[in-house]
Amino acid sequence: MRIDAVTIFPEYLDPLRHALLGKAIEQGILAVGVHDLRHWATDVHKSVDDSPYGGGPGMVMKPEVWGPALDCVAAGTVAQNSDLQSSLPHLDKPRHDDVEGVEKHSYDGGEESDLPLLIVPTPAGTPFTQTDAQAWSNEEHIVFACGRYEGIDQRVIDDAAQRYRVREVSIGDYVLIGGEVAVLVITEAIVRLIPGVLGNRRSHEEDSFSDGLLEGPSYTKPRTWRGLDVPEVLFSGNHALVDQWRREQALARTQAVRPELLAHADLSDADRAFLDLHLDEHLDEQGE
Ligand code: 6GU
Repeated sequence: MRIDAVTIFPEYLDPLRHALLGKAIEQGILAVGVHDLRHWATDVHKSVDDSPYGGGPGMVMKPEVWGPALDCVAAGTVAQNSDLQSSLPHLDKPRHDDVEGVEKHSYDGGEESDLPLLIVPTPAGTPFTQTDAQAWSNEEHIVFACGRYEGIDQRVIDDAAQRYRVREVSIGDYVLIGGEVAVLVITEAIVRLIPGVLGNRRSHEEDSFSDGLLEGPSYTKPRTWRGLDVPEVLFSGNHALVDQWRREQALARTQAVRPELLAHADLSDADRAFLDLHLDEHLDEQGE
């Protein structure tokens, strides 16, 4: 996979070189280019924004700068080499999430296309989800356009939509200063799903959201810590019992924290019976 990002703050995207993403770059699974939008500015001041038509606060990013920038990056014809190098040699270091003999597999749902996928992070976009991350983990080439200030002139997005596949996405219901942090978030969610990056297949099939539920709690040694005990069932050696307990913890946490997720979760009759019982107990505790 190749990922390019266009931004006025290239150093803000430096974390893409580290840890798991740096490892993917070293392994040749991932190439990342970060490009300074000002490279495509045409005036002496290298300006990339201007005041909004119709008045109002803030500045809007200029179409004559963004248009050529996206054309160039999407076509892979950038003059200067702006590919990131991994920050650290990782290849000789085994990681906790490397598991021998785990088969590589990719997710369904990628839209087969030669056109790059252009992702425009914006609080006005559709919510970014794990389903998007899975679909986009099959892409050949993703280009991110990071807007700042009051956004990018809408014609840049409308024009790009005629040539690329464009997605305007939000990472949550709050406002950030610009799209850079959203690029870090979305890239990490996508790249960890590329076969061979995380190594351990089970570790993402049990992720929160993969089955529509939040993950329950995890424990390691010591068995007692600051007077708190690890739940007894985890020492039973009974895998079926442990699996059932984990499922119930996931159901209970989802019901308590994100009950709206249950409507779309894949639930068995046993799950539903547990939730009914758990809800009753919950209400009893509240004296209702
Ligand atoms: Cl993707 N961008 C910005 N600027 N703010 C956001 C966002 C994205 N998602 C939530 N808030």
